[in-house]
Amino acid sequence: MKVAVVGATGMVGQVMLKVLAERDFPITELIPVASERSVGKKVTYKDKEYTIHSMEDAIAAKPQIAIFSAGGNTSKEFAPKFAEVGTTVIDNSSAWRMDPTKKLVVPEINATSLTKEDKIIANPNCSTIQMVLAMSPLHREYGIKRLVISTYQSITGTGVKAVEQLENEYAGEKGEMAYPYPIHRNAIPACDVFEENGYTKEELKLVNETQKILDDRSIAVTATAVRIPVVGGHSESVNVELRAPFEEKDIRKVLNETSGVTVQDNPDTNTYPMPIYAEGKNDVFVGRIRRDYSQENTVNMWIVSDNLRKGAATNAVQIGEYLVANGLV
Ligand code: A2P
Ligand code: 11C
Repeated sequence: MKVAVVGATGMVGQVMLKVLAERDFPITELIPVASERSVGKKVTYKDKEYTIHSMEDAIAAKPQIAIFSAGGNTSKEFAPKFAEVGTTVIDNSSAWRMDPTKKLVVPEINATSLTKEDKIIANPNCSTIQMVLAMSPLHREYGIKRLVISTYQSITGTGVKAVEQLENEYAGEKGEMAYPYPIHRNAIPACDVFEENGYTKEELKLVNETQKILDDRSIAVTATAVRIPVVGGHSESVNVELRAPFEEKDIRKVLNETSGVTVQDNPDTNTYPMPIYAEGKNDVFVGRIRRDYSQENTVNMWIVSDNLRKGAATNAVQIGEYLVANGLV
């Protein structure tokens, strides 16, 4: 496979190269792409250096697959140009996710819907992916009526600038700000920009993308997304109201049997998921599973995953693996 990685120098792009190498994706020619200012620089893949190409050169090379992590505007402009030359684009941005003509894919849930005709495939938002991976089997078994989500999101979701802001603040140095406030020793209840209805875009992604991936508009979802000074992964407190009665042990069993989910849940041994332990892993970790006694058929849980991996790079590479395994590229 000739594979272009667009945004190869970025926070997600760098993890993308690592995940492609780890999973031994069948690459015969790698074409790393970044902005004009990076053309000619090098990135490393499997201990070898590769020169960064321009977007135009990458399109002219007609790769079979292009994995995009270079922001929404770049995807909007260039994904169709790759598609025109026959490339299948797997796009990490929010540009195409809610387009009714594009599929929004978490491979364990809905990859079987993909066909050769899908030339632009959307990768969901990080906080959505980790949540729906745990919700999908519960929806299948019991039906989900309503989700109340509070997120505790890693600064790596914002990009390199945010990591630099935290490092500068930690060292007591001045520098460029990714957020309008300090993030060191703080919690900022605003991820991405505000919409007119008072919710942030990140919160609305959790609503809209969840309904699209689980293919059920009747699921009620409400969310508060918060940025905290953490790297390693996003954490989410999720209150799940089911349509049918459940036993706690059965919820654990269903989650334990779900591919890509690891249950870490034992109050006796202080076992629960945490972002510093999720970092660098591809799984979604679920713990603190307990009945919500304030409401019928409702369960609380805590979901943690490396937002740069299953929330971005790993999910995109898994889509690529599905395409290759099923002869769709
Ligand atoms: P560059 O390093 O040249 O700026 P992050 O989200 O971590 O900030 O990374 C964004 C990624 O998207 C980087 O690899 C960046 O490249 C790349 N990028 C930004 N704008 C463009 C563009 N117009 N064309 C191609 N790549 C872009
Ligand atoms: C965050 N979820 O942590 C974002 C990062 O829509 O793909 C990814 C933004 C997106 O802020």
